[in-house]
Amino acid sequence: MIENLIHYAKENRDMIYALMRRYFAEKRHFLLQSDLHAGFEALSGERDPVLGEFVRSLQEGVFNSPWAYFALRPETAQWTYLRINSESLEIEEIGTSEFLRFKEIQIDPAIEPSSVLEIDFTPFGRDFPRLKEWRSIGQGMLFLNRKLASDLFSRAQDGESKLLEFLRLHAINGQQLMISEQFREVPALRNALRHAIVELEKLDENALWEAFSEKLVRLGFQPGWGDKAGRVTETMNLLLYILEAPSPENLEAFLSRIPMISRLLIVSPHGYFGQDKVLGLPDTGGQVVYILDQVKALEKEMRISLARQGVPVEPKILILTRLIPDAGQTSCNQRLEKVSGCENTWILRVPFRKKNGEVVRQWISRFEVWPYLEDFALEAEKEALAELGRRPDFVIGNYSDGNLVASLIARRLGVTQCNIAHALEKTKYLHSDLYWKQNEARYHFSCQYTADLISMNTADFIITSTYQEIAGTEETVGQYGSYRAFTMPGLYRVVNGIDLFDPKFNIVSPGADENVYFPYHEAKRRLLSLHPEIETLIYAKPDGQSKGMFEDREKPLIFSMARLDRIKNLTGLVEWYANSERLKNGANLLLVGGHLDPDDSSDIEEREQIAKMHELMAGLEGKIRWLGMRLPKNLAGELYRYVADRRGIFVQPALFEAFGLTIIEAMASGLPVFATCHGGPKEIIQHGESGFHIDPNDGSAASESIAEFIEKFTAQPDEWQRISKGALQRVAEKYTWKLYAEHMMTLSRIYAFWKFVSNLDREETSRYLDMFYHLQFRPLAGSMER
Ligand code: UDP
Ligand code: LCN
Repeated sequence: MIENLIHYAKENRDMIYALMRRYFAEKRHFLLQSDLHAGFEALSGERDPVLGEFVRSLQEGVFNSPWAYFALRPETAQWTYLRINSESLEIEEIGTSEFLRFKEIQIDPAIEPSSVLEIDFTPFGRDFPRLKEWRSIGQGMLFLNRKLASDLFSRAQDGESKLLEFLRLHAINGQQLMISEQFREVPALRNALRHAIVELEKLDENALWEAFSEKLVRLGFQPGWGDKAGRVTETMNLLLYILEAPSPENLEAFLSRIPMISRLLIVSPHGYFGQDKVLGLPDTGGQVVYILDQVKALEKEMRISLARQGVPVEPKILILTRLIPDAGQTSCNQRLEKVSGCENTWILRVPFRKKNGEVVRQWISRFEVWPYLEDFALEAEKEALAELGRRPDFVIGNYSDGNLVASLIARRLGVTQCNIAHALEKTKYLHSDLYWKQNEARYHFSCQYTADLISMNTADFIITSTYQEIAGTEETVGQYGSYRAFTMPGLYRVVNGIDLFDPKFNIVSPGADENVYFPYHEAKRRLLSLHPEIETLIYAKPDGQSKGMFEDREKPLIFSMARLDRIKNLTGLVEWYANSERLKNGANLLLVGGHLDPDDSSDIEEREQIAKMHELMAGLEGKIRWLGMRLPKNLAGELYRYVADRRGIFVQPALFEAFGLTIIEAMASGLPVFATCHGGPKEIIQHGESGFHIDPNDGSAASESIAEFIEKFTAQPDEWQRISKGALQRVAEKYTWKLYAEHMMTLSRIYAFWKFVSNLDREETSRYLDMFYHLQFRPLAGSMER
């Protein structure tokens, strides 16, 4: 593309000149994609396709006369950089580092670019297999499986003996599994397999392991092959096929039959992690819901597969979080809490400690947790080992803090690490890396982004909820994509922070608890006894937890529920509503989130949003109702359906939403949803089929499209039904916990095997990251208040 552009520029100097003039006329050092596109649109004259293609791929421009530097993304996850001299109109391709250096000196001309620390992971990935097609990003397991089956066994002996070693490694609670120590050579194993299969074929396929185990043990086999003769035969045949001619399908099927996972550690320190009265508290939202649903699905899946494998071991999951002595109405001051709906899953809470060892009593914002994490990890590791009775089989980190702790624990224990980001802050706040110094006192992004880089590079595999979370869309950069190249001027510059083509990335989307969020028309399952309470919440006279009263109860409801964070933009929705006569005439606005009294909140952003909400509501009497409270799960579930009964809609107006569980909850209830086009909802909803996208930066367009839909379905009720059905179908097909658990368990087995056979502990990367941790993270975290 750059050659085409250079050629074009020689023939069409005036167009390039005019475009540069337009950009420089903005008199800003930094222009965003939207500004760059608008500048082009404003040009008069004929628009050449070459120039059009160039402008379309522009992501960012940096200007300081006479130079204009550009970052281009011609295809998803493909980047190039160039600079144009606005006087000579010469165009030159440049490297990532040069582009970032130019950005830095616009922020601080005193920075000496060559003295800045540059982080680059490229050399570590050189010998590592990576995907080639951007469309395959996020399907790492498929790729690895194919790779393993072909490469590993192409040097047949090598692969076979690794597999033998791997099988010999399995033991649970001192009981050897799969094969005994006696097998040193693959031919001996093959031979024994053949003999065993002959014996097994003489039996009824439903004969239990105990009935024939003696014979198999004599041949050198141990439990783990299956609970019944039929299953044991299948598993043994699978292994014989693999030793004969391995295929990715056989390998996956065989690995999924090995009892590898019975102990899990899930780390999620920040916020209030509890089962009751916590949702909606600061820093406490979807991540908690996600984990509590995830453990139910995983425990069930583990139990089923251990039983099928014939291993009578009770699975155990620990959710490791922070103990908060001053926990208000929550249970976050309890050390150990059983998770309801599970048989052997527990929340283990460990406190944060001050430098002198004293326990920190109160909640701490997720932006302030960094100095506590190292000691937390050490103490938590000891407690978790004691509770689990041994090392976990793998560790799952959640969000930046949990992922960092997971990487510290996984490294020390030598176990597989999985990361789940939930929401990386970087794409939520514009230029938060570039202006990190200005944001430091409030947000400490320097610590957070350093922690993110460390944990995403130490993780064996990463789970994301959507594709765009990794690689973005045609127009937008993905959350992980934003860590590829960036700079925090004066701190360090990242030239290659994460490889999006790394097979460690896998998309595994969460679901919505089907017992709580189900279609409004499933009458038999409905909790109608909650309706009087719901009606009091929506229509009764305001009290200490509710504000505003509807004058016309017959209007459809526009419903929204979120934590009262700035990014969630509930106040933005109120502003749109206030400014739209069509919306005010057509519907009532019902909001759930935060508190009515700012003094009830210890979170700065929440307090600001509360104040703003009161101001905005002043002119909206009779049309808006705000519930400043946390609703129990079943009540929230029934509320979605109550709104659907009355042909309401759900609106999610966030400035950015990483995934958005409320969106799938509302859809699973059959509510038409209007959700932000920035982030996960863009992928969850198919616009016009299973809901609608709105742009939170264009409130009047958002209001118009919501109003249009309300007017349309008021006249033609089928339109509401059409979208409602589309939403239900979408969730049933793509967003369920059952699918999640199956996928997740397969992934953890494949990555554990991969880690073992390829000897790729990424030791070099680990060493580099250790240095990064000690030389960057620790001093940054150490300088924060503790
Ligand atoms: N939620 C709630 N009460 C509230 C706000 C949120 O029960 O006042 C629940 C909501 O039902 C959803 C979760 O908290 O399950 C929010 O998850 P989401 O992914 O939408 O956003 P997050 O808060 O994680 O950014
Ligand atoms: C955090 C968020 O901000 C949401 O977008 C996600 O849905 C939630 O975590 C669960 O992953």
